[in-house]
Amino acid sequence: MWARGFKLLVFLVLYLQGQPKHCILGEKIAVQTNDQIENTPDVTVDLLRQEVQELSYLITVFLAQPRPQTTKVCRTPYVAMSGRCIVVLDKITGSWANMRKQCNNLGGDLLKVDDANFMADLIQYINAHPFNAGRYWIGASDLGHEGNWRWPDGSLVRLGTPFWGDYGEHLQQPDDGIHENCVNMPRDDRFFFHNGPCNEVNSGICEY
Ligand SMILES: [Ca+2]
Ligand SMILES: [Ca+2]
Repeated sequence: MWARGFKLLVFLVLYLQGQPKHCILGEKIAVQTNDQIENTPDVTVDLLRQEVQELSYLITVFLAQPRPQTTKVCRTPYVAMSGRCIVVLDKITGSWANMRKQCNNLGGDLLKVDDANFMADLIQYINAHPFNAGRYWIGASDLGHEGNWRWPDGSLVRLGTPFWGDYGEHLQQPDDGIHENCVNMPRDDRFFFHNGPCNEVNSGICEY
């Protein structure tokens, strides 16, 4: 289809330029001069019209086809996961602020987990790899605005199910007020969100 489209485009360009030209539209026209162009026979116009109609149809069919999934490309050390670029810093540990700085040094920030399907994919990804850390810092915190949980981009953190864990207790996280202002995903509660002291030493997950 594109070869024919290219032929038609070449023909139209040459036609508009009005220069002596080699026309590659089918076999009916080999070489045309300006005079010949001006006296283009009706059969050529009909041929052109037919080509345009056929190309219009082919373009319509082409555009109606489902687009192939494009694979997101992430710069090292980030990997594509659920259409986003993340890196699990499994062997590096630090406070929430230190791990955020680690992410910043990698051109990103601590992870935003604002979608349940993304969270499920993330946990599946962690479990499918030889990561061993007990807890991973993510971007949520209420530092400086107690009880108002925010992601690094300033957006609100959704509370409740399905994001927040409870360690099997009746009270769901977050808890402990001003004593726990940063959020991690602990392995021993199946990576559901828990808030903890920001100076706790954990691994972290970044994204950009
Ligand atoms: Ca708090
Ligand atoms: Ca807590």
